[in-house]
Amino acid sequence: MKCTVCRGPAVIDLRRHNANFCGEHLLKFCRDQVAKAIHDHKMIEPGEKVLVAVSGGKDSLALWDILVELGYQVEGMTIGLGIGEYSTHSTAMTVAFAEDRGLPLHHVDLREDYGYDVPTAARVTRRVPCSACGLSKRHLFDKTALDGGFDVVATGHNLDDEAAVLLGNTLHWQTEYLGRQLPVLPATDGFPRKVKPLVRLSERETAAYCVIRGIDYVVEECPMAEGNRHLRYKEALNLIEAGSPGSKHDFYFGFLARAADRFQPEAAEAKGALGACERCGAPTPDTLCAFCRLVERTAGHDPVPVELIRKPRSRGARAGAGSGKQ
Ligand code: Q46
Ligand code: ZN
Ligand code: ZN
Repeated sequence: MKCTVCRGPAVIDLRRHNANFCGEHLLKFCRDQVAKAIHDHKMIEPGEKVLVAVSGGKDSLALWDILVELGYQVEGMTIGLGIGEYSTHSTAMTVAFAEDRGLPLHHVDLREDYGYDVPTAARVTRRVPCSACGLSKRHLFDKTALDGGFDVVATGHNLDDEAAVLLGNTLHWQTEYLGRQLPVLPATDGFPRKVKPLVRLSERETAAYCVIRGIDYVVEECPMAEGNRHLRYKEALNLIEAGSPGSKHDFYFGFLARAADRFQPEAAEAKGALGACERCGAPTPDTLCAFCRLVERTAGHDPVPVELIRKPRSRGARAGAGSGKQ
């Protein structure tokens, strides 16, 4: 197998692009795809400050690395979720990545800084762990971005994630979510802009990028993700992609080009009018925002071991959870 560009030995075949690449040209391919996504969707302007949400997995570390390589002004942020060894390992990987490269990293720990963790919140609220986890991540990334004067928050959602979430949202016709499933969410009402620069790359490509760049990442899935339907949608799409390369790309980018606009009114309507949380100032339709209510309810409870939290049932978790990022 030869590299399509230089005819040297290839390390990966990308059937949907009808191409094989050597290590060097795979790295170039990944950077070019990210640059194209940023350009096509007007994600980041030159000179803007970018906060990257980092989990310690392959996607967020590859994203951070690529944005630095492309010359953006980037800082990382990671959140200690308290999900047993998975969280310990994830944080250690992220800290090591930042220290090895001398990159700035913001680190918030739910237990140390707010008095709760994801398993405990799941037990106290009697909801699936991904619910409290996603809420915490969204709130804290937004807060850090706004407090730190960042223009944009970048997350590591890749093509597999977006296609799987789109499949879930379409199967169940969650039109409000369809209206928000965009690679760029503009800054509004006290929320920073959110962008997904990896939407043109598959998870196989980001994993290969990390291996070739020598980036150590957390390989294991979050133990709370087991059994959630997002993973099953990925498996179903992988079967389709194997028989028909390019299907995920066509599904997702076809949606963006031909259908996403149609769901904007429902997304806007669902958002409603927002005021400011009287405790933290975050935008909310209520007196207290959902994050402050979560902290009020869960802070100070003794930590609940991960093993005691039941796995999300198939209908329990919202599509989109369990992808390793929010
Ligand atoms: S980390 Fe958190 Fe994911 Fe684990 S608890 Fe669910 S949401 S699965 S992206
Ligand atoms: Zn090559
Ligand atoms: Zn609040």
